[in-house]
Amino acid sequence: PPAPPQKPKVGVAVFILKGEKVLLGRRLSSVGHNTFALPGGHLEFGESFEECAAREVKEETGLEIEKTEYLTVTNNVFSERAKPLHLVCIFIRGVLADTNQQPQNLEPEKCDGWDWYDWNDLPKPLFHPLEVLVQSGFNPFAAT
Ligand code: 8DG
Ligand code: MG
Ligand code: MG
Repeated sequence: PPAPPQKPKVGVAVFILKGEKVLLGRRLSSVGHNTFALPGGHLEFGESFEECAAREVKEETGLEIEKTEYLTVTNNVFSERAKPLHLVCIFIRGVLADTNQQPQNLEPEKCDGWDWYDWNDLPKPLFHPLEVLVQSGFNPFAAT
């Protein structure tokens, strides 16, 4: 039988702001393998963007976040892949509920580990959708 038509998916990626730093981890998943990305994942049926952000951050890092806010959205078509992918990514920001809490690498098959990086000295290479956003001049600290 023919393959079912592909559909866009909704991703939610989270800037956790701590001083001048954001939390990033090197991806081990096939999409964006070895690139630095924000914690995040796919929107589940019935979820708000903010709920998805808090859930994915908790699942992937153990961190509790608060003051979650919508920042922006990007449209990402990965057409050069064997299995093309179309992701609409919602970017959210939040802060730690407890500033002393440390991230844990709770999905070690998907991420090499989490660390805080200075916004003015981000690691390379960034995950492509994040790289495009940063190159556009977007600043999660300044956005309102
Ligand atoms: P799930 O099964 O837990 O729901 O998903 P996941 O395995 O955690 O998904 P993910 O790939 O981490 O995130 C979902 C999509 O969000 C990802 O394939 C593409 C999009 N996305 C971006 N930028 C970023 C980013 O900086 N970090 C993350 N995690 N996802 C991002 O466009
Ligand atoms: Mg996830
Ligand atoms: Mg994820």
